[in-house]
Amino acid sequence: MRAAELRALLDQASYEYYILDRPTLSDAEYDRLFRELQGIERDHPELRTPDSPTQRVGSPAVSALPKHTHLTPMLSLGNAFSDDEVREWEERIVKIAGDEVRRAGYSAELKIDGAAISLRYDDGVLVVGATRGNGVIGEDVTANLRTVRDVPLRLRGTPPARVEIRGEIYYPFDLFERMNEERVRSGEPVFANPRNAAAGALRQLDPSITATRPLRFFGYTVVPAPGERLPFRTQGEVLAALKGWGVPVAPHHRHCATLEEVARWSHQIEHEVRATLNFAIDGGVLKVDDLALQDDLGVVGGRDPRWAIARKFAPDIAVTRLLDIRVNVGRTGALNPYAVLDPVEIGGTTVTYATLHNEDLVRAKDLRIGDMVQVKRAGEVIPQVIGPIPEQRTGEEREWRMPSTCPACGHTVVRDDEEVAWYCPNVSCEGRRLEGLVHFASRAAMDIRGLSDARMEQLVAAGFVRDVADLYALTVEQLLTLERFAQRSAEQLVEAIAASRAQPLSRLLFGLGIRHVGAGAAELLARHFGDLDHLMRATEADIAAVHGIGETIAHSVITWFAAPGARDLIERLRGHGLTFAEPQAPAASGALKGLTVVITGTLPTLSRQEASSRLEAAGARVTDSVSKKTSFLVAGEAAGSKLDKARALGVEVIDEAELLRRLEHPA
Ligand code: 3BA
Repeated sequence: MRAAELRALLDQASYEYYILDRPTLSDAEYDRLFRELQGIERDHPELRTPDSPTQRVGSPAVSALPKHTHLTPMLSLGNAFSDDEVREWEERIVKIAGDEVRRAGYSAELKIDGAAISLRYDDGVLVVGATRGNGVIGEDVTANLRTVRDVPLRLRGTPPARVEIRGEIYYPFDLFERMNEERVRSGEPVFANPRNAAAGALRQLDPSITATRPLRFFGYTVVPAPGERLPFRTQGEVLAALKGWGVPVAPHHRHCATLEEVARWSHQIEHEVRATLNFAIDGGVLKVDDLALQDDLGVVGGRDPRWAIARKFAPDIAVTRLLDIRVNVGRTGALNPYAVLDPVEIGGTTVTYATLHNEDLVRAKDLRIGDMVQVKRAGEVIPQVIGPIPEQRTGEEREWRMPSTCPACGHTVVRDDEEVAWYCPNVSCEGRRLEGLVHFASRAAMDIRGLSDARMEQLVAAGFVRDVADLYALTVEQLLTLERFAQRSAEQLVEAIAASRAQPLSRLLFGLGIRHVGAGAAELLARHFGDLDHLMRATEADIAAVHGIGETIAHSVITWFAAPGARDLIERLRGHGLTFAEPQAPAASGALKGLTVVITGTLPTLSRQEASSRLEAAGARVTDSVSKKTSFLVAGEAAGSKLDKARALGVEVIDEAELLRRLEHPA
């Protein structure tokens, strides 16, 4: 039966994508199969099943969330804020259950900072999903949870007939930041943190809104139906079973035989792993590994199990005074305000500066110089000012405005209304150096892992790096003279830099920070010219003639290569062995030739850059503002004024799925 076959194919594809992190189907192929299944189910409603991937979207909005009683109460966790407090916990439970506790060891897991939920599966099929609520009764958010793409609608393998799987819904950092940037641009209030955004999305009354939020899930517990038993002996086996059923399990969990191992694990997670994660954690969870011992230990006061404890990290939010707002110059001349703070310790490091992104964000948050503010440091992200504490104002606070001259070179600044930003128009402004280097190393450009902004700043401050070519001359010995570098991290960084030499020309071109040359334009140029020497020999007219590249970009490219020092920099990069070539991709299909397209909001799976470059590769022109000439608008989550304008002008509006279809099968 085709419907069953399609469901199996789509299920397998999601599993490979979300759980194994090893995509096998392209988005377009997925979408084609998905639509075929939708078609069959529309014509034959009797073939519809609750675990069909089509059932992830399309449930109607409700006026209130129904209540849901959990099979057994969802407990909570006691806290330990230090290794000593963990030791005291062990002493308490050894008194109750004896030395066996020490022999069983502990399951150590990340403590995801999300929203706890429970998923009920009957015969392997998701039937109810609910928030934790007060632990006994939560809210039924099944329709919303179905939209979370890594929540299995059907468990794989042979799970027990009736179980509740519990875990945490979270909002990945990168997508959270993107959403907030979009919200700033469209004048909507920003979310304070990914947990609030996740909890908010989860409790939406309209599942189609939840569907636009890229929520994710990690499971950590299996609860049997009352009176039934699970075939597991340890928490380690529970996690393994979850993985086998296709439930995502958070990385970095391990069995610790002793508290020394627990302490080493927690410190490594807090000081090394945490910064590499794309989701928020607020500690670790330690569980007595042996499930029979867990039963012996039981629960205190109906809430906290004795057998588990949260090992909390130093909080990553602090309150301090906003002493000043200053401005630095971005890689393309954009002026970015940042906060100067009364130094405050957050998660073990002292924070003095925090980013404020742009003038509009300062307005949106109503930040005033002198305010007491909440500051957070989360993962790799540079410290952020969450917002002011207005109740603590004295009346002495001052409003802030963007200065009229560039703080680095004194040139008069100009406003670019399209991008909600102020610019220093001086191309040789010194202030751009650090930002330019950071951009070069960034993920979308040369993708040099481990070269965070803070590290780049260190390299620049030490005088080791003045331009991008200097990066390739760095040595382990040099790095070892700097704070926060150990032999291993220094070697890893030098290796990561060396590995980036193999990046294709498109990334190098994008990384050079040529004004108006975004990732999409860089790809078009790289594909057209094939290698850097051909591009450098091209005339402005040659470049402008490339499909998808206009005169603005052509002029900017010519100006960049003609600038003093540019050719010299290129020759030094060549000397370090960088690849100046672009692997030849299959010829552009030209499927959307001649169309003008605008993208707005956050798309569910494609980044803006990916969407733009795929559109451009298909021959479309991607522009920033909607007009009568716009062929269609691709709208994602948090689409704002552009969507309104498109509707007002009668411009067609499509979503990402439709975009993928058109890229595959042009109308
Ligand atoms: N493990 C949160 N509770 C957790 C099963 C117990 C538990 C947590 C956990 C009670 C995390 C309290 C809310 C709850 C399911 C009750 C974790 C995490 N284990 N890894 C010991 O990652 N945040 N939270 N959730 N039942």
